[in-house]
Order: sequence, then C-alpha cells, then structure tokens
Amino acid sequence: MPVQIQQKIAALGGGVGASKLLLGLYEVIDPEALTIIVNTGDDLVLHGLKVSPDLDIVTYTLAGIVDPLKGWGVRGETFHALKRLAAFGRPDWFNLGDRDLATHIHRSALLEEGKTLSETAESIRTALGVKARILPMSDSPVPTIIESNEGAMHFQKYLVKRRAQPVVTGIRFAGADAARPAPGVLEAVREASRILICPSNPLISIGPILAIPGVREQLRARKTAVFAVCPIVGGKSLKGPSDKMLAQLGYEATALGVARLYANFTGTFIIDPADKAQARAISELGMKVEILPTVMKTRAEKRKLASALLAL
Ligand code: FO1
Repeated sequence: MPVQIQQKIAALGGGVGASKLLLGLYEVIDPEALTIIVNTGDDLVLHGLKVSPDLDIVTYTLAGIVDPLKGWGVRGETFHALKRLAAFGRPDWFNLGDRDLATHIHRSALLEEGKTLSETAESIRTALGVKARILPMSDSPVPTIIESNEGAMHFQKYLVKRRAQPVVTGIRFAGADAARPAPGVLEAVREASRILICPSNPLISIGPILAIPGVREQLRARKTAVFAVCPIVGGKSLKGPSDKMLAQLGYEATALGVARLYANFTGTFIIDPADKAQARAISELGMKVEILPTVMKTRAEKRKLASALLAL
C-alpha cells in the first residue's frame, strides 16, 4: 500500500478572528497535520494566575467548548468565583469564568512546578481532546504594551478595561528582542507545505509573533508558501479594533494597508471580493492576490474558506 504523505500546515494567529479559520481548517484536514503558532503578547497575570487568552481561545474553539457568542471563554460559563474575588476587593474587569479559572489554575501550577508555557499548552489541549498542535510563539513573557494618550498600558487593559478608547501612539512587545521562539515554531514554518497567516489583527496578534527573533526571517525564507488572509474587509476590521489602531498609527486601514505590512514575507495575499479594486495595487507590492469570501459567519463558510485556501 502506498504510504500517504500528509501535507503539513502551519498557521499563525491570535484569538477570536483566527479561530474561525482554524476551526474550518481543523474540520477539512487531518488535524494532526496542523500546527498553530499563537500570539501570547495578550497574556497577563491576574489574581496570581497566568492567563493566556489567545492560547485558550484557540484551544476552546477546537475543543468545541468556546462561548459561541463572545468567541472567548467557555460556553455556559458561570462567574461565582469572580464575584467573590470582587468582594475581596480584587479587580473584576477581566471576566474570568469558573471553568476558565480551572485552566488558569492548572497552567499556573504547572509553571510553578517548572514546566514551560509550551508544556502547559500541550497539557491543556490534549486534556481537552484537541488533535492539532498548539504552540505559544515563545516560552518567555513578551507582553504587548500600548502607548497612548493615557500613557503606557498592557494590551488587555487597553482593550478590555478601557474598551479601546485611548488613542494609540505606539506599540511595544516588551522583552521580544531577548525572547526565543518556542520549541517547534521555526521547524513548523520550515517544514509546512503551506503557512497560513490567519485573519488576525496585524499589529497586536501577528505583530508580536513576527517580533520574536527568527520568525520573520523563517517566513521570508518560505515566502512562496505563505498565504495571508486579510483581516480588514471594506475598510473595517472583521473583529476588534484593528481598523482604528491602524489609522491611529498612520497606516491605511484597508486591505492595501495590511498588504504593505505583510509584503516582505507573504507570497499570496487573500482579499475579500469587497476589496477587489485594490488587487492591482497589492500585486504591485510583489505578492499574488487571490479573491475569496473571507467573512466567516457560519461553520460552512469557515470550512469553505479553509478548503479554498488549500486549493490555491
Ligand atoms: N474580552 C473582553 O472583551 N472582555 C473580557 O472580560 C474578556 C475576558 C477574557 C477571559 C479569558 C479569555 O481567554 C479571553 C477573554 N477576553 C475578554 C478576550 C480577550 O481579551 C481578547 O479577545 C484577546 O486577547 C484578543 O485576541
């Protein structure tokens, strides 16, 4: 019998936006052939616990337990512990549910026992039955710091506590220069037959991954195999404040604006039919342009985009 060679796929992404495409991929390929490299710039320590929102969003989505309306947290979640924490005077602006807290307690306990963030991610995804590999971008903390008219603050404080209201003047990935990619990250990019950049915020979801030394160079070396799905459609973010952040930092909040950020490591840039008028300008940046419906509301649309990307 011929040996079936499974094509490996690597995907880079953040949380909610990425998870839509990742769920589609997970359902149309052998999930064991998929390695997902996840942004951990959003990670924070709350109540003494290490919280890794994007790792958890991806894991919960693929495990089928994510809250489908919010896109983060666990479906049918309760918040008894958070209410009690608030009664103790602890901050409750970041909504950690009771079931979700178990993940953070487990992760924090493993880290305390000397395990790496990669090992904690592996423990959580296998316990929840996820067959794809889920890797943090790095085992070292690289918090995303937003500089704004209200001063510098952690990304979650900007997004959740301050509801993306401060005017962004800069973004820093603290400690990125000294960080190393987590084990398996560079290998996954090197060995994949295709590398997908998920439709995530280019500045604060993909940006932190690219800031880890060696990642951008490894992508550049595989440029023709890199396919990036644009997270801006018709000048608006598919999810979250990407459009606003791009504009405040002086980038164009359009498909072309994102394409300029990705041009030096991306072979094929995927835009929605709504942006087809920009195809020519994007191709002049030295990338192939493909036009596919990128707005994924239903499970069928997620699978359809995933299959179409693999067929390009
Ligand atoms: N997003 C919110 O807008 N409000 C929250 O209270 C909140 C809590 C939360 C808890 C766990 C988790 O894994 C994610 C959570 N998120 C929350 C989402 C998260 O802040 C962002 O969407 C991602 O970090 C960006 O990808």
